[in-house]
Amino acid sequence: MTIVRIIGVPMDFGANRRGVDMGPSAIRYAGLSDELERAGVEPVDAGDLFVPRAEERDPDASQPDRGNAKFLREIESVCTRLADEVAAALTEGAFPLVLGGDHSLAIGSMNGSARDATIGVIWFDAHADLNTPQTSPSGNVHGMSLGAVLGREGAESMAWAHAPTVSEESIAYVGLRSLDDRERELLRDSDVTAFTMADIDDRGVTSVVEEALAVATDGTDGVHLSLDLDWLDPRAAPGVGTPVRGGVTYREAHAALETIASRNDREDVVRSMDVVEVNPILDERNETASLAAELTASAFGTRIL
Ligand code: B3U
Ligand code: MN
Ligand code: MN
Repeated sequence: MTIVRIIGVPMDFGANRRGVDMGPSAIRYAGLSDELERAGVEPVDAGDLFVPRAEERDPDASQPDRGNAKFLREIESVCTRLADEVAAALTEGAFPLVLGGDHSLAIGSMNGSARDATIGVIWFDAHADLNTPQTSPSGNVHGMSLGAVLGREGAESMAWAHAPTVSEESIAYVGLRSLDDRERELLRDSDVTAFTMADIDDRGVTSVVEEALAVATDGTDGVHLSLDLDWLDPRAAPGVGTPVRGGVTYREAHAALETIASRNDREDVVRSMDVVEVNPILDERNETASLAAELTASAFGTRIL
């Protein structure tokens, strides 16, 4: 049976709304382990990584020439430790499941997953997270995870984040609907595949996810899934820091992750996963955290019959 090692990362250095640091607790409290057991895998909770409190840190204390990026030193420390944890889980034959926390932690999980392998990435998100410290309008590193991992121009102050075995050709976005102007240019000039909400409207979510799987598995050793809860419509997932109208519905989200599970049943392709940006302070009765737990189980194969 697949052992799923749960790694909590109570970090919100990469976002400007406090609260996502409570995501790992909220997702566990919502019954993640039970959901995973029902999906036929064995959860083992490795606890939370140590993350210092943001109030005790200065967002601008990093290198002076870093560009617009807050809490860089703190994020580097957390992501470096997370990468080691994710790589260790894989070496020991477990599936690393990383609970956030803000999306900057994906720098750590992708680096860990890609340490001894060439990986593809499927990024379920309203946003592209392709900024760099040079292009970011906000300075929030959760909007730069992929820009930094790809080592794009402008991300020199984040050289530690570059994962050379993650290439643009093997990355697929699913559900994009909010890009900054400069980020749109970056995306157009890149080899990343982007399926927007309009593609989901036109072709249906299952066929879009099958195409995303084709992109992420072509020539790679496995796939990292990164699930930002703001991918969903705010009516289904109100407890996120940066809600954007027009996201996938509850049913589309489950269908998407079940499509991943059924491909994975036939051929083991998914090797690691993040579930990020749940903000319990903004949530309604923990429903976004519950949804995060359910969707994670769907990725492992929950079935009705
Ligand atoms: N693209 C914007 C907004 C944003 C990105 N990711 C989230 N928000 N969650 C930025 O700040 O980079
Ligand atoms: Mn994101
Ligand atoms: Mn997002």
